[in-house]
Amino acid sequence: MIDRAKIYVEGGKGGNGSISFRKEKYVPRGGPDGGDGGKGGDVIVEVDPSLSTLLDFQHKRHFKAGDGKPGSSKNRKGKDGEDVVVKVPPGTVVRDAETGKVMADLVEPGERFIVAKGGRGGYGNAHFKSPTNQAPRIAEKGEKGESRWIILELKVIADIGIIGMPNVGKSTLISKLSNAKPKIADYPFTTISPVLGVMEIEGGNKIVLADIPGLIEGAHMGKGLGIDFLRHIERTKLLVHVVDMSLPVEDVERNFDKVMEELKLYSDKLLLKPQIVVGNKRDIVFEEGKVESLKGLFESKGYLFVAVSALRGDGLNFLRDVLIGKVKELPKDIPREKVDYVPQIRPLRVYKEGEIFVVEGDEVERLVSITIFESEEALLRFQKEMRRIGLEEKLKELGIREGDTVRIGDIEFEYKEG
Ligand SMILES: Nc1nc2c(ncn2[C@@H]2O[C@H](COP(=O)(O)OP(=O)(O)OP(=O)(O)O)[C@@H](O)[C@H]2O)c(=O)[nH]1
Ligand SMILES: [Mg+2]
Repeated sequence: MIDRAKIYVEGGKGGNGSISFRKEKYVPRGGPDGGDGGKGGDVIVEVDPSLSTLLDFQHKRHFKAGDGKPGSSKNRKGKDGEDVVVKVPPGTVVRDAETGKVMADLVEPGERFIVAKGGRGGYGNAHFKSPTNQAPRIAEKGEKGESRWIILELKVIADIGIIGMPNVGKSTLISKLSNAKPKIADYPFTTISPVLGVMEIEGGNKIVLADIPGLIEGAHMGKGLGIDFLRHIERTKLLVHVVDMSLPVEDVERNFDKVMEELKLYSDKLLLKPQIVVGNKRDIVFEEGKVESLKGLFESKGYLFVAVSALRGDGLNFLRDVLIGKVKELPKDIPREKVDYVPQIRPLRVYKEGEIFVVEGDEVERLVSITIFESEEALLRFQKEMRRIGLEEKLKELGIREGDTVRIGDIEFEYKEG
């Protein structure tokens, strides 16, 4: 499927902080001058109006931003990692794959959203200088970048959605009303993904039309080409429902009702959208009075009815004027998905696994990942932080004793009373 994609995004790791001391003549160890590591790059999703599908993601599914460079002596900060920009078409909804919650709905050209933040660069030892510690031998490692699977889902943004049963002439119609060049053929389901077309109107304005693949009974349940296409209708302002007038009148009506039923089963909201009915293939309607009776039928249902021949062009100028008039009446703003994603922070949790005390939680794991345990000063700072977040207490509650093993992330420690 090309209008939905699942991709993995990972921010760059922050660069490590540096431990360094100024080299001064006759001074064995000058002041600390180890610079901070650079920040890891972000992965950013950005709207590119020249795109209209998520096709690119069929082949590329992993996006990782660049790592930050380490800091160095003379207070030199490491270079920040390169961002990675993932281009998507307008109308792309970004979801967290794990929870399905909406992180962003990107509509305007150039609109962007950070889907995976790069890690912070570690502090160099210059950062730890204090009145009581003039020569700190401590620095931090860079933080890991955020990572997650996300789902990109295209909900096209068009003023008008052209809907109807397969083979009624929807693609032919959009090809005559706009610059779109869809595939047209005499068999059902020729169109397999939405096609956008732009209709230029006076004053430099334009109306965007979307040719929606043919709907059949059960589309809302994923039958045929399925429900995926119904979501493209959600953001259109006006529906143009095309019917094939060359079929017997009862079939025209039954087909119309089937499409309406599908819309309703997908969402009641779709039925509330303003809709006009276009009777197509007028050129091959030979029965006397048939066009008029179809017009009467749809008008009695409350719809404006326009008869055309998309193939030959009859009635299209009139239809164009009707569409322009209707779209002008409708509100300009584009409905957006509500953002309901909230970042989950895993709280501190301690439990026993056999003889081992296992510690979990985002903050504690972050502290482990940035600490350079070989340095005694760093170790002292780490122990202080552990007391601050309440780990010491929790371990004691579970009955920890000197010499027991504590595992945090992938590192094991021997517990010392402190
Ligand atoms: N005679 C006649 N044939 C038409 C007219 N409009 C379309 N057709 C023909 O009907 C067939 C289907 O046209 P399409 O435009 O592909 O129909 P569609 O509704 O997009 O079909 P799907 O994409 O399969 O849902 C083609 O053979 C067209 O040439 C018309 O006004 N008159
Ligand atoms: Mg088509």
